[in-house]
Amino acid sequence: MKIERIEMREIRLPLVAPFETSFGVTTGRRIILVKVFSEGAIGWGECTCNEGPFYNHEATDTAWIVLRDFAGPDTIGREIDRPEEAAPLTRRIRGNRMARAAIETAIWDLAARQQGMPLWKLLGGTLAEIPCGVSIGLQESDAALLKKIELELRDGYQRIKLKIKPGRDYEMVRAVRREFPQINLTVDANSAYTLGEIDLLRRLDEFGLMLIEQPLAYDDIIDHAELQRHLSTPLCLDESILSVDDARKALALGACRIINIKLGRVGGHHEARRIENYCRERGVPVWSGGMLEAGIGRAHNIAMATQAGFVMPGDISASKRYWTQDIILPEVEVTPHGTIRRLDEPGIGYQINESRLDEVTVRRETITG
Ligand code: OSB
Ligand code: MG
Repeated sequence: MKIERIEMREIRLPLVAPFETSFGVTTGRRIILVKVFSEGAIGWGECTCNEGPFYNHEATDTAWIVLRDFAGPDTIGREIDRPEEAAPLTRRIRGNRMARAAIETAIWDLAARQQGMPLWKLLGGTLAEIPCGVSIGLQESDAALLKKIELELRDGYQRIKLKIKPGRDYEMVRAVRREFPQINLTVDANSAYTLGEIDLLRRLDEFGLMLIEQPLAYDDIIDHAELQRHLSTPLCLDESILSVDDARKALALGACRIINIKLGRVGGHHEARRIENYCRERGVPVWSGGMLEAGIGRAHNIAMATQAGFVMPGDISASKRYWTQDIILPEVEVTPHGTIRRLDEPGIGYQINESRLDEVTVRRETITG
């Protein structure tokens, strides 16, 4: 297959509720979508970066330029036989994995559609239903947080993840544990702590958390290894793991016992699968992270999470938790027992809601090489 053309568009989607993490508040998303064209077939991808360079170094406007001026031109006109060959097309670009993954994942969708096969199957997925959790942003008060958790549990979600930051940690988690002694509970600091706060982080051990996600610096594995030696709760790395090599080094050092795989952060389906394989062979649990994706990114996450190594509930939840109306049909729904069922249509399996998509599109550009 040879990619002849790539259409880019930016959509703006307001979130149904603000999402607050240790690095800031998001009220609405500015998302880049790409559509790749080859021999009459198409594929869709979503760039998962945030609006500002606060989770990692990428941001909507920088990703637009990387896609338009570098990743797009490096992809167009090149002949590949298999979707595994898509990621290497943009290999000379350093970093910027979320921008590159938008094209890489679109090529996987295209390849699956060309073969009339669901993407989950092309990736080697096996799970018919994937277990789901929710990521709950920082709330105005503990009372508001407890109320929110109760509603999510009522919807069936199998695991609750709380965002934490200094000053909103020990006592907040204690309040949640007191109210919900049995639930699967995790916390995510998005790099808000340092080793200087090791005593506070150790006290979180008393809450029986499934894991603590990325407490220390976004690019660190050394200090995390030191911290893990002092904690009984497993550490899970998110921001620090960009590749299977990073996963290998982090595990070798003992920097974590669990890995959060995000398609964009690692550069797409091929690298995500390599990490899943590496971890599965070693009995290390992985789960799918989320980046407040719209339907296309969410559909790619669902396909990814059907692979057997994704044994822990992911941050993949129903469309209605994020949007008044998603850009795909059907919208993503969660079963009463907190799972999402994979679809058997070709490619990502969901249809694009074209009228909704056009309604939220604010700019477009076509790359022809
Ligand atoms: O660290 O997992 C994270 C959202 C934006 C940036 C980083 C993260 C998150 C989430 C949201 O936790 C997960 C979701 O999509 O619901
Ligand atoms: Mg995280």
